[in-house]
Amino acid sequence: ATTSSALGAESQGTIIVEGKSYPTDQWTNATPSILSHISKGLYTRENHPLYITRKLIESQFPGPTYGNYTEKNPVVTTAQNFDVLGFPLDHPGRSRTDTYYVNEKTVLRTHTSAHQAEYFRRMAEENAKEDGYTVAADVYRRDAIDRSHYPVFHQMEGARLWKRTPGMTASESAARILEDVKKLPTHDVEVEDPNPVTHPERNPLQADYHSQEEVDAVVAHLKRNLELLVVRIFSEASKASQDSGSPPEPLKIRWIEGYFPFTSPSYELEVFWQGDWLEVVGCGVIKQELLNNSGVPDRIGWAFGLGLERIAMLLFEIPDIRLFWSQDSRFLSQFRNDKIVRFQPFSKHPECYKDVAFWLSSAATSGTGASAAGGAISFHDNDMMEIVRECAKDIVEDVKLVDEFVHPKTGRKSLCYRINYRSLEHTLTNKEVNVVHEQVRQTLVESRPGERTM
Ligand code: FA5
Ligand code: MG
Repeated sequence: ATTSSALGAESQGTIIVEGKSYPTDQWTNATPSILSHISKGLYTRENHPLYITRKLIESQFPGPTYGNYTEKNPVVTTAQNFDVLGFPLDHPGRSRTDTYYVNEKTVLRTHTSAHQAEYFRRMAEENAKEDGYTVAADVYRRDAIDRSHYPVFHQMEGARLWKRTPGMTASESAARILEDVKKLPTHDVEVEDPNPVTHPERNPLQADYHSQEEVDAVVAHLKRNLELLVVRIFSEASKASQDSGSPPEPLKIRWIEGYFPFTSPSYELEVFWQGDWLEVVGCGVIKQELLNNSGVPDRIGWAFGLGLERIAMLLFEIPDIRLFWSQDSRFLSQFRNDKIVRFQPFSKHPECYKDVAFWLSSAATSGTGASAAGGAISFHDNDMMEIVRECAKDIVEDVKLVDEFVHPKTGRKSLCYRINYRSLEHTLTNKEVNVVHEQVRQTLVESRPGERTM
């Protein structure tokens, strides 16, 4: 039996999303509470911090060069989300432990890159005028529970292409891109590692299609744009913190090598924030096969993808990612589209820790070792997260594995998770927490952890 009755997503063998019905199968793992987030469209609500953040980023990528778009429906095919982008079949991102499947061939997009090929195809049309775009959308990932992770978050993707006309040499193409780099503003923020080494095993030069000179020009344009974006965001953020009386933190940024199946070379931009390096954007030179397969074989260009919540948390100093979903007017009334203001936290309600321990069936493996997509029997951390999400909704702040024990005789394994309950909006009563915690325990028992993939 593979129906997730405990998680309740697959009543009658169909799921309805945005008015469309999809047959379910043994891949289905999208839960009712996840599906309930679709169509909330936080990034389209004026005066919502995600909307303000989106508009600020869009203003860095203006027309007529860039078009600014949104994609409402998160249901995409596995081809769009993975295959077209060159994800290998054994890529962990494809696993049911990491991705919400509607059914075997259909997922809730895990990133805005699922739309890249369509946008490139649009740019190939005869009357297309734009050479680039941004697209904002909600994305879905099975993931840890803590103050910076939520299974629904928002991404913004951007891309810029240059046409190589017939007969144009690689150096002419590079020179023309460098012309565009020269037109960009400069900034005076120190970049700690402006040119990290990229490794040919992971990030080879696409030598069949690109010269080093051209790649250097595209990368220079990409990096400058993203540095300018972060500089802009931080100048807005430090204005807001000065207005609220606290001294601004000096901005420190650095580039590191990244890896994505659809770009080479690839990079990530990190910002030093509250004592640590925080990854804010992944990017790179678009793989030429992807452009060739999307109707634009005559172009070269870059793409990036960033997390809107991550940027908004920096911009407004929002301490918990759940707040973005809050309907509480004490939260919503603080934001206005015409000004970036520091978020004033309302009083924090007390937390309540509870542990839950359970045995896995003897065959099970657990922890970080993700099972093959749809395959081996296992219990994954994310299965636990999902159960807690379904039962506790937004009154859970974080969940951690605190103990693992293997019985010396039977070899059976037990796990102990600590659940930190806390509401952002009211003080939880003991009674309320006990009811939810009991529900978590019941659901765990019913799901027979480790006996089958959830
Ligand atoms: C991607 O999703 C790629 N599609 C990005 C990309 C686009 C690369 C185009 C190259 C070209 P990644 O999984 O690293 O990559 O996520 C991109 C950004 O989304 C991260 O830098 C981070 O800002 C944000 N992000 C990722 N996971 C989370 C999360 N669980 N919660 C909040 N933000 C997240
Ligand atoms: Mg990343």
